Amino acid sequence: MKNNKFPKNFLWGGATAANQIEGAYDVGGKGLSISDFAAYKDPYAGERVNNFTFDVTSEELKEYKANPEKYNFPKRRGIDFYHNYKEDIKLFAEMGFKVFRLSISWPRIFPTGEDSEPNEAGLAFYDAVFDECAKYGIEPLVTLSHYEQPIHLTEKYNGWMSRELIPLFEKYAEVVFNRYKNKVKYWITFNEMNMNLQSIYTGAGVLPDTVADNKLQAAYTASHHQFLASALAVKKGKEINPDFEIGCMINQMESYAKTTKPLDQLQSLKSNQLNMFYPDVKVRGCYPSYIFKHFEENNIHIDITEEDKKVLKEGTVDFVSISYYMSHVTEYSEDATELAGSFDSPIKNEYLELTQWDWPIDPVGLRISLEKLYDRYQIPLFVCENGLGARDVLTEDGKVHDDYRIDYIKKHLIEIKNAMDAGVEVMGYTSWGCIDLVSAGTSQMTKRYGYIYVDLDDEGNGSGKRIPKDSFYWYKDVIASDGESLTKD
Ligand code: BGP
Repeated sequence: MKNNKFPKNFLWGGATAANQIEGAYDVGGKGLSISDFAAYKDPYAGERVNNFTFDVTSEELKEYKANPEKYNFPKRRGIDFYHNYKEDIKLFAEMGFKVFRLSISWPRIFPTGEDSEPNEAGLAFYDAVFDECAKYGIEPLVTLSHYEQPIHLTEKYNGWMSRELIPLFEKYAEVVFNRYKNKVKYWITFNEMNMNLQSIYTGAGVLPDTVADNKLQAAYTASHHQFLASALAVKKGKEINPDFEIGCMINQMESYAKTTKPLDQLQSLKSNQLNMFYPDVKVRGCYPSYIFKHFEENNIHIDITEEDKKVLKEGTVDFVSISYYMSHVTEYSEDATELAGSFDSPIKNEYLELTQWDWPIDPVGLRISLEKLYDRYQIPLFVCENGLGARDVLTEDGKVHDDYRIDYIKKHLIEIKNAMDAGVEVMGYTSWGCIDLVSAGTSQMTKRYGYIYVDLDDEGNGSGKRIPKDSFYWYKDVIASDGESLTKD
């Protein structure tokens, strides 16, 4: 039988983001973030339930600010990790976590993003969280920016459309690197930068209606500014603590060609290139040649100065981390849709089943992704998000029998191991939403990913009680056996 024993130093754990768990949106001096304006919109209103309802227009923002009481803002509540972090981290420790991925909320540290001094209460909160992790020997893996930059920067600069954000982010990074230099070793600068191509508000705090005439131009402009901010942060981080390991992160989706027709194959190559554009820049420290053709074809002009080129070269990353949920199918046409980072695959893959949110389930696609990324970069990889969003049912005796989640995670872990057996270096695995949290895309609480059930609904009703699901005990066994229990049955 195949041996599924992972290396002893494999970083097993779970992943979250501040805007989806913390709550306490106006406590301890925190400023408002872009996510605090992600009002709940009925995700079932369209034809499909995977509608990304996060985008906020200028009009909506004005309305939400004027009449907040009329709307439901689930990300303001999260799961109240802010007040429950001790209990939550204790449960992670009980599962045997070696690593816990979380993000720092930028406006908890700099409420407007432009404050001259950081907010001490915000810094103290993360000190307490990291100390709690340390108590159990859990390494934090910290994302600096996960869809939660200060809303003030959107209102004043239209988010990352402006270069002004670069020094502001650099300052924020410097403050947290200095503060936590002895508590945190693993860092990610930006979550899923390729999300800018899909939801520019989510990824870059840009109001989409203001850039409607050339969305791609806007997405790549904002991305360029984030590349620079990220590279400057990496450089600064390494000066502050040379032992830091700082990575980049993309939403990885392998694009398969629909047929063996060479033009379909070419289309799949192009789609995959556009996705890998992000790690290409961050790992190699320069723009890849193929992107300039893409810019030309789409009338995109990016101002890349000589100084920018130097900055990118000096701030390359140590590892590539990915979120992985699904694969795509693509086919050639004159105006083939841009698939990079997209959650919406227009062509069905007849070999794959869908989740309740219509996301194709493809564990082998994860192996393919890992092998390709490693071939391309030859630096360590980290699977920092993967998981199944499902409608869980709490039984009368207070249990959640989520065998479907166990099946999903198990198959993905086995494919990670297969990739590792083929020589790929994978540092760790943090499954997404290790504790139920608010969905990024739909702001639902009822799209659950966790090993731990949280008794809250989309409107925020419920006790907030934490209840380990069946998958909790299963994952605990997986970690305790270094993966060997994956082949138990
Ligand atoms: C990733 C994000 C996470 C997350 C996950 C699942 O793109 O980095 O923040 O939530 O996707 O998506 P959703 O919450 O929409 O189901």
